[in-house]
Amino acid sequence: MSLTNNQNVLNWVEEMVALCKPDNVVWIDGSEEQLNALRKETIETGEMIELNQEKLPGCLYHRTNPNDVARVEDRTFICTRNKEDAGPTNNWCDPQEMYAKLSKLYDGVMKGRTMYVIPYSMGPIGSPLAKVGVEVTDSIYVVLNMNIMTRMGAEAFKNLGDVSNDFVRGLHSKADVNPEERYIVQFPEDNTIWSINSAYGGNVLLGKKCFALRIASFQGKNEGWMAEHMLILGVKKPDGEIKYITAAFPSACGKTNLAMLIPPEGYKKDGYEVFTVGDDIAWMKPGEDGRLYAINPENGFFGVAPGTNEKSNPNALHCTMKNTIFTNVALNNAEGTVWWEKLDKNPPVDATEWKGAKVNGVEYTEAGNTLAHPNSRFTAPAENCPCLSSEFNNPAGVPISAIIFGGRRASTTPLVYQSFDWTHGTYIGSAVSSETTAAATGAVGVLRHDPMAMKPFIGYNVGDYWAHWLEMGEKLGDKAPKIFNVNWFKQDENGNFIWPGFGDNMRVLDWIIKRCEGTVDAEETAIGYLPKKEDINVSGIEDEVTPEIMDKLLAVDKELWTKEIAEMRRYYNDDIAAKGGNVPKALYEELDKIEARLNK
Ligand code: GTP
Ligand code: SPV
Ligand code: MN
Repeated sequence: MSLTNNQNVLNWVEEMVALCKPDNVVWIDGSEEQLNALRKETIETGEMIELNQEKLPGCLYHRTNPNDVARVEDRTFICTRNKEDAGPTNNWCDPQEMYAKLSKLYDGVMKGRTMYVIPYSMGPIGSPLAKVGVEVTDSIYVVLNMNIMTRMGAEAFKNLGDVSNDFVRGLHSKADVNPEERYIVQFPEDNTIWSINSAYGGNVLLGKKCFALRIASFQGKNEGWMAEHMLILGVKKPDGEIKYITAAFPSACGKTNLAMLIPPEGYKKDGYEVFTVGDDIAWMKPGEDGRLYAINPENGFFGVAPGTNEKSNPNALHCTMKNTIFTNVALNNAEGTVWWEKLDKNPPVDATEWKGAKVNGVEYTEAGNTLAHPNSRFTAPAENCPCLSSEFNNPAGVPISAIIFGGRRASTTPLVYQSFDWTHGTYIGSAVSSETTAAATGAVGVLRHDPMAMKPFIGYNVGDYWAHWLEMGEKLGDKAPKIFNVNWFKQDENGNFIWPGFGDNMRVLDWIIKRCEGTVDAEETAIGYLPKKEDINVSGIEDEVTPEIMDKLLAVDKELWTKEIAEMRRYYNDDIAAKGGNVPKALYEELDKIEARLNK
């Protein structure tokens, strides 16, 4: 039963079946009955482990091949007819060549397996901002994750209708999870994604990074909207008004945490509340009133498990208490539950570490090992979130007042500053750099440029992407959101973070909102508007954030910034312009202006 009469879909699925030659084809209608049968099957085959159903109802556990635990950026391609259209931040290959090469790998790859055909909507069904995708896969793990992360099932086809050809075609096969033949390939001009030889999240849940960022950023450029690696949150103020903010931080740099922030006691007492609209991706488009509106295209959270605890992010922890899939965390065998680093101070004695070895968790961690993989994840339904915004399903999205950029910077970058205007804000976004994390394969802790936190996700030429940002600013005019930069990760000489972070980040949001409202003054510096020291509310954390610490947090060190600017010029010239990226003149001018202000 094929769930749709749309001939474009039927023809494409037929083609994929002819290529992959599965024994069976199952169309995923999204019914609980069908999903339960799939859950039962994965438990029986051992692909997934059922957790203690009293403590964690509906929860499953999965472990991926140790060679397959993060996004593989070096094996990710943007295949456009012209190489220049992929630009200097992407791996490129000619589409025909890539189709030919991968077709050999896909040929007969599903013999002896079932192909699942997954219709899904990115964005609330019926939203003018939503888009339809179809993913075919040989992995039940993918089906069950897509069920949490997207609006999956027959309903998605209703949105597409019988004649439209506007859907993203995703082909995934885990094949034999061979890292040598692993490819994550986007063909933006064909609305097509081919992924093979992986079974890890961002490589295989094709609605997420592949569609909602790489393909969608390309679509947004052509259709006048933006697809960004941003959380969306709402802050309810004591007067009852809710201000919506988006924030772009690189992978594993705090989006989920900020999106689910619980304000400090003093703020709670005053009536502040934070609501989550999204924790990873925002699609944004100007609305009829000329303001920028955002939807979260996803329907769940694929969150970093380590570090999540009752203190750092109780809301996220709560999200994982039912109907959640855990990947590459550790098992607490006595309880039939899960554990990860910093969940609490008591690693289970009778543990199974993420690769599957039974260990004494106490001794194992004392010896310096980690029980969970640093990029282990939970896949949790958005509806589990205690602070989910009432606007989560609003087809029109929410109006955005502020956009925040940030990253992990041990030095140089202050706790918070505001851009002078949208163009300067676009410069600040282009200058985001961050110490790398375990979310992608490769070395951890190395400073790298990650413009708009989108380096691995811009589906076209980064120079054109920056130009698109500038165009959007022109279109929005004085209704454009204000742009800020934050850094929760400044360190002292001993490598300790000097800002408490997490819930206390509310204190920075407070300043940002007041700047949007024009109710607080600022210090004009070479790099932007900085808070006056007394305007960051430290009531309740005065012992931790002393005036001396605040000075350090808000410092703009001329020497470090001169270096920073020189590095940006080198980056624009050598890494972008010399490699086929057209850096907009307006961004070079911002660089000149900052330099001039620093030297004044
Ligand atoms: P992706 O899902 O990979 O896009 O990551 P993310 O940006 O959602 O990051 P997440 O919120 O999951 O945080 C990643 C890591 O950063 C976790 O280990 C957190 O504990 C840590 N972290 C988040 N917020 C803060 C903060 O304010 N201060 C400090 N020091 N660490 C933080
Ligand atoms: C990220 O790496 O930014 C993630 C996780 O959100 S993944 O889905 O793997 O991309
Ligand atoms: Mn992410």
